[in-house]
Amino acid sequence: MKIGIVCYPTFGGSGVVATELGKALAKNGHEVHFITYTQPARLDFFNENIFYHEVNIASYPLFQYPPYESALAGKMVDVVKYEELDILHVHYAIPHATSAFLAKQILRCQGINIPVITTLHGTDITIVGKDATLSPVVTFSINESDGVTTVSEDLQKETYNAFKVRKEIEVIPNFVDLERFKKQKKEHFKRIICPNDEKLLVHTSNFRRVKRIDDIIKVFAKLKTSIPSKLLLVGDGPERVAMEQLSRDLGLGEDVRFVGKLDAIEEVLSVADLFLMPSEKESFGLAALEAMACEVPVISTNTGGLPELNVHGVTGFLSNVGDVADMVKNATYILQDENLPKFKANALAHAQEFDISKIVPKYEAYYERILKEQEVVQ
Ligand code: GMT
Repeated sequence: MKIGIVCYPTFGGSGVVATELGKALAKNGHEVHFITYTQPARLDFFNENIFYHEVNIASYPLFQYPPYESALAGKMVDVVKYEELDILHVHYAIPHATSAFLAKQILRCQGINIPVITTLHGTDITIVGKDATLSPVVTFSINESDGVTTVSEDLQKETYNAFKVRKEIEVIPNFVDLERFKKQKKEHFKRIICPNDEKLLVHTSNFRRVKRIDDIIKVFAKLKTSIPSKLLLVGDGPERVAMEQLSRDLGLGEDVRFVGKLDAIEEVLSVADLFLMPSEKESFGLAALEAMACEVPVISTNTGGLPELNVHGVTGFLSNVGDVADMVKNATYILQDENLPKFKANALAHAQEFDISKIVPKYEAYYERILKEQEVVQ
């Protein structure tokens, strides 16, 4: 198949899923064309089946806002037509599914039918989509897609509840490459971060408010009074400065490290004892899955799709959003030497359910199904 992939090419989960999916599809022999405004992170190598098309927008003084949606639609038309794509897979309703609709209509006028699949990742539905101005656009773009997938059952339910969606939505969860995300021998890292054999707690994210990093710092401040431990916060984003201040205010000093963005996150996860994800909303929780693949149990909230990933009392524990005391209690339990090995083994065993080799064929089968349905319609 010749597949076009459109995504936010950043470090965010949706971009990671889209890029890793494209790489896996290329490995399976498909020709994959990425259409984005900048080279996606994790796509910095040559592969004979992978092509990258950059969306450029000329900046005219007349425009207060550059017309990205139109430029993207134009690029989609060009790539679909000249690369003879079979299918377009867009990640995020806004603006990608909207631009795909426009591209599809333009191509239809030229006698070309391009099936469009939209994958909803969460923020596009749970936050952005509920904006009164954007909501009709999201609903329309979903309904006009030929196929729609969500990354969890919870997001599927939420999409049905929040929008007048006539489409049947397929659930295809996030996945992890277990060959990359596995526990590696990095004990020298551990000795640097935890010189006195402390327990290591880790969180990775884009430091948005929805991640509730203040809860992580509060959990850690309490936990460290009974369990010698260190906290490593990986990533960057709008909340970082405030969180650095909070950790100074709580007198946590050297016990908390903000390391910024890190590509080789699996190296840090290899020496972690516990992963924290106290999010307000989380449609799936890819970062937690990557931790579990490296044998790290998870303390998370019970919101969104997290209960589909983190099994309460097995791979970690779930708490209500903001229930710091419960998270401290659960973290203390997991970190006991007699409990930790079992939780680590369970985390890995459950992560194996989401191995890339199991999930990518679901996308391939879904593409085939949508293409067949289109043949019937034609
Ligand atoms: O979590 C983020 O802030 C990034 C966000 C995104 O839009 O890229 O991630 C979303 O998509 C990921 C991949 O499907 C999911 O694993 C994340 O749970 C989801 N984030 C939220 O729902 C907050």
